[in-house]
Parts: sequence; structure tokens; C-alpha cells
Amino acid sequence: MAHATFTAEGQNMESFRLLSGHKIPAVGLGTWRSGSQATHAVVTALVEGGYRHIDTAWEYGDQKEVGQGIKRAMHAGLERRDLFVTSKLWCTELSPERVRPALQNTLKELQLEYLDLYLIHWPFRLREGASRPPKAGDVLDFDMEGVWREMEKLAKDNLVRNIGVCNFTVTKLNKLLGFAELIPSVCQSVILGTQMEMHPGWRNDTMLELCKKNHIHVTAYSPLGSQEGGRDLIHDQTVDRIAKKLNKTPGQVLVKWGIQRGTSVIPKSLNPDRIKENIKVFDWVIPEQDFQALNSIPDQKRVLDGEDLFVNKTEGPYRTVADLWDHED
Ligand code: NDP
Ligand code: 1BO
Repeated sequence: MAHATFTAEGQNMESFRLLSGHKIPAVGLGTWRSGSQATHAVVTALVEGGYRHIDTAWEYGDQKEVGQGIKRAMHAGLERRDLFVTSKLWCTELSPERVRPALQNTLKELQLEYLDLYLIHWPFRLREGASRPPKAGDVLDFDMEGVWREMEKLAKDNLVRNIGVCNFTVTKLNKLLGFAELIPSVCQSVILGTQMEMHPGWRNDTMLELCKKNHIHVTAYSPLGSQEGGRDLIHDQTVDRIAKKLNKTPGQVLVKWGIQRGTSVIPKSLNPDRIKENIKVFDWVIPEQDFQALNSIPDQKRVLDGEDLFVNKTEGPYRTVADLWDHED
């Protein structure tokens, strides 16, 4: 359930409570492929748009720019404790001894003392310098338990407030739940957050239900259908019809749909007007009938299937996209 927690630009802003007790703001700014423009986008989001949640990753190559944006926003009066910053551990760092140095590098790039959420970016380990698509030997064995123990240590040392994963399947999440430590006070696993692709073109209901059952908060990535090569949900007939009916934009309807499903949502934009538009999703709801229409959009399909990154059709552990997703889709 979303809670109204603070206001900015005169609107109530909602957040979700993680099992740790920390709150994650319902809308965050995505920064994948934001490059050198990330600083401006982050400043616009935090200072003008009222965002308090920023998503980045080492792989995006923009952590320094994101950090500069956060710093400027703090000079403008924002407090670190009011921000929720997420970053991710890249696939080349998925061995126990590389976890802490990778996080330390991320903190340095972001100029931060701690992260609010640190996620395993993908559950596949890559050799440093791996090609896209991978050559033979580029995809290595992944010691999930060893890496997770190091993630838990980062949380215990207060370098990260919450830890989690992205792009997991039911099979992989159940494996992780089998050895993840419990939070004694609530007897629940210490996996506190996860990011998965979710939008009306790829609802991924099964993973959402599994996470809810295990009190793991889900952040929906690519909520608008992603970027070039993605799915154009902005011009989807159903989305457009509902947007016109509610006097909202398609982007706002897509963001709101994610929040009404109980997920936080991280739309990416470099355009100041769209950054501000995408967070104006509070103080109104998508009526049930329209919500169900969005839940019925056909041709359910992932945009980010990982093929380029991890599939080698002739050699290595993953020969098909279905292999990556444990044949669950
Ligand atoms: P989104 O679904 O957020 O879509 C972004 C695209 O939509 C951009 O082309 C943007 O263009 C455009 N756009 C933004 N707002 C609007 C609007 N209101 N109307 C019309 N077009 C709009 O794509 P992403 O794939 O980037 O996903 C969002 C974020 O999720 C990422 O940036 C990243 O932070 C995270 N992510 C995490 C992953 C993971 O593995 N954990 C994987 C993928 C994404 P413009 O900039 O010109 O506005
Ligand atoms: C390759 C990174 C996908 C976006 O998180």
C-alpha cells in the first residue's frame, strides 16, 4: 500500500514502506542512457519536479553526473536523508571479493556516504571485457550465495540501507530466499527490494505476486516501454484512450498504473517538461474499469530480454533467451 509522506510542488507524494522500515518514494527518475545530461535531469527532477528517488547503476556510466546533480540539489537545500538513491552491482563484479570494492567505487562516483538500495543488476556473471553478444567463456559461473553474503555485510556495515536483486525469475528468487538471512524482528528475508521490467505490455504478474507474498518491494523499470527499440506504449490505443478520458498524458497513465499495482516506478526522461509531467500522478486514480483495460493489453512480451548481453547460441551456459529466464515466460 502506498502512503502519502511529504509534499512538493503542492501535491501529495506517495511512498512505499520497505520491510526495513525505510520508505521508497513511489516515483523515481531513471537515468539509463542519460550520459552527460544526467546532471541536468537529476537537478530538474529533485529541485523543480519534487522527485526524491533517483535510480542509477555503474553500468550506465553516469554515476559521476548523477552524483553532481545530487550535490547541486543538496546545495539548493535538499537533505541527504530525504533522498532515496539506488545503484546496482554490475555483472563483472559478481564474485564475493569484488562486491565491496565495486560498492566503494559507486559511492565515490556518486559522492555519497551510503546508498538507500543496492541491487544485483542481473543474475549472470560476465568476464571483464566480455563482448556483446558474449563470446565463448564470457559468461562465468555465479556464486549467488557468496555474493549475497557480501551484500548482506554491506547492509550490516550501513554502507547500503537495503539490498536486493533485478531480473530474477521465480526459480532464482526461491534459491536466494533459501539462504538469505532473516530480519529477526519480523522473521522475513533480508531481500528488501527488487527491480523488474513491468508495464502494461509486460505485466509479469507471477513475479509481482511472489514478491508481494515475500514482502519484497518491487520497482517497475522501463515503465513507459523503454527507449529506442522498446515498445511504444505511449501511442498504445488503450493507454491513449484512458489518458484522454482522464485528462492526463499517456506517460502519467503508465506511471500511475504501476503505482496502483503496488510498485514504485522509475521513468527516465531528459526532457524537463516530461520529467515534471511524469511525477504528477498523485491525488487522482485510474478507475477500476480502466485499470482492468490496461491489465488486458495483449501481446505480453519483455523488451529487455538480456539476449545481447548473455546469450551465445552455440557455446556457454545460455543458448536461448528462454534459458536466461528459466523457461518461465
Ligand atoms: P522508460 O520506460 O522510462 O522510457 C524512457 C523513454 O520514454 C525515453 O525515450 C524518454 O524520452 C521517453 N519518455 C519519458 N517520459 C515520457 C513522456 N511523459 N511521454 C513520452 N515519452 C516519454 O525507459 P527505461 O528503459 O530507461 O526505464 C526507466 C529506468 O529504469 C532506466 O532509465 C533505469 O534507471 C531503470 N532500468 C533498470 C533496469 C534493470 O535491469 N534494473 C533495466 C532497464 C531500466 P526523453 O528522455 O526524450 O523524455
Ligand atoms: C544493460 C543495462 C540495462 C539497463 O539497466
